[in-house]
Amino acid sequence: MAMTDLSFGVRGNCGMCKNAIEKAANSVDGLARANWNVDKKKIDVSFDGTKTDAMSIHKAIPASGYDTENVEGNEAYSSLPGCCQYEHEMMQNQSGETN
Ligand SMILES: [Cu+2]
Repeated sequence: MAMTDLSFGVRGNCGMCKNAIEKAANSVDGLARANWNVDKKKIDVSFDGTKTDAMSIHKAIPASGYDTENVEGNEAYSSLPGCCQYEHEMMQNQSGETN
């Protein structure tokens, strides 16, 4: 069985983020391996290309509250622990507006 390897950016801050991001990726059918690096803000995944594709993984991760480099903006983010929302709060402060 041929595995496809892929690496892409996912926003997150801490070990709790790492667990949630990897769990979300692993929930995709056909996913063989997921490893998110907190320093690089990148996830490495291996998956069975006959069962899933890159876009399905990009969509599965934001469903848990974490944005990827291709998919962002989701309801789940606001229910994450405060430590995990740091980067979004910074963006709001820079704009000087509240939602
Ligand atoms: Cu976190």
